Amino acid sequence: MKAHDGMYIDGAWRPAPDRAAIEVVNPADEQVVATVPAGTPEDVDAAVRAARAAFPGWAATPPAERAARLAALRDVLTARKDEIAETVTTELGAPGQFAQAVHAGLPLAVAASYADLAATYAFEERTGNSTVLHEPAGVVGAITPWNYPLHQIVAKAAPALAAGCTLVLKPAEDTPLTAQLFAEAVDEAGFPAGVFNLVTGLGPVAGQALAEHPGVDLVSFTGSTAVGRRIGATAGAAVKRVALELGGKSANVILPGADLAKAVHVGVANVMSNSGQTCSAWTRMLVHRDRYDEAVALAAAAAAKYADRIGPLVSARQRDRVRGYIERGLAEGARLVTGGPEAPRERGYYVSPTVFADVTPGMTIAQEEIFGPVLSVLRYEDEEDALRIANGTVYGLAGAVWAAEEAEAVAFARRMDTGQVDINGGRFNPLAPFGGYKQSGVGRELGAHGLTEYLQTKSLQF
Ligand code: TXE
Repeated sequence: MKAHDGMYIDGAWRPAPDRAAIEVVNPADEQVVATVPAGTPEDVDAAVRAARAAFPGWAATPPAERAARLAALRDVLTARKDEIAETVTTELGAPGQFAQAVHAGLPLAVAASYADLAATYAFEERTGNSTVLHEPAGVVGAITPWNYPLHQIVAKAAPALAAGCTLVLKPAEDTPLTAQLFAEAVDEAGFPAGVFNLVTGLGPVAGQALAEHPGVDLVSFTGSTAVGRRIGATAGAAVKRVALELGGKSANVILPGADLAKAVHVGVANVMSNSGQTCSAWTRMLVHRDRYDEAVALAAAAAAKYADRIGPLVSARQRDRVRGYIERGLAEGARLVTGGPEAPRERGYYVSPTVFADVTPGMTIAQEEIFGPVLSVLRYEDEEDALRIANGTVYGLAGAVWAAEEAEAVAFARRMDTGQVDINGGRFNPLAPFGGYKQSGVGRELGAHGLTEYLQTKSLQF
């Protein structure tokens, strides 16, 4: 697959011939498909300087013009939709249809929403005898993961650009080709040089250099809680703004009167989607004891249907990590009802769709983020017990509640310590804020809330 042997800095691809190579592997067949350069702290510095130099001009660009550029970006991404899907399939292993609908489709919706918001957002407002100005936060350092390669980039870059910020992106080392494609799209859309810059590289080298760079005003990170904690500490020490979107262990709460078959079916689909590599996945299914056995049987049957169509995990490392969790579940006494740790295919980083029953809230598989196609089904006694279990992890990113009456589900959702809850199924809304309670993170992405992350507030008194 075609890859740039350089960094996109100050509006041009700068060759980086002497850098170490990062191999991009197709996780479906374990073949190396391309290499990209591993950026150095010097590359990061050059990119941050470009972003700093471009900041005053972009910040002063009228919102309508910023909106026009974002609309152009949306159009370029739309025109290149098939290529985006193919690239994500190659470096993440996502099956074709899912790559088209979600990996390529979702970022288009998000880019479109920020083209609209840039044009309509009230960057100035009056309160009493004051005018309040919502100004861009400055130069953004964006560090993104591999699980939704383009969505994670667009969810940071689009609001940052709409706000008038300039940015440097350090994408995940597993999926740099999608990031290069995005940089090409930004270039084609006609953004001024230096407004968006890309440095590919390793997390502890390029990522860390970006997070620590004094020329960066705001760090926006999505990834593991361990790295997020570190980035938060670095930003705190520098009194620098930070947005963290971290892990999850979301609960799918099926209240007694709910449509059980539907709730289980949708719940299993949610966990298996993207091979379980979704931070908001509903990885804990909570079922009342009277309907528990029925739910487990339904979940096992539903999960087994994914065996032939599920994609691989992104890397051998992630596959081994997920298998380790499955083995841990067995060792701690959970009952395996489908799937397991054995490799389902000879090649590729595949893990079988796996369902555990008799999972108790304290087990490792009920507490830690697995990031693979593994569902734990837990039993509850009554609603209070369900709430205790649902809220009983360090995370609080997403969740679901199913009930006979919508009002009953909403009442339960209000008591959940989590940032987003789907009521009786729900539907994705690109304008709804997304982000975590507790250790799932700091800040919100998407919609107007996502835009405000990249703004700072000034008041003028008259
Ligand atoms: O994440 P990392 P990994 C969770 C999920 C997964 C686990 C490990 O549970 O199994 O994390 O995944 C960059 N300074 N999530 O190892 O390392 C790195 O290069 C600065 C949840 O892939 O956190 C990449 O660009 N940056 C999640 C990004 O951080 C550093 C999505 C994420 O990688 C760095 C992905 C450092 N010291 C994983 N070290 C979600 N919330 O959606 C690494 N990076």
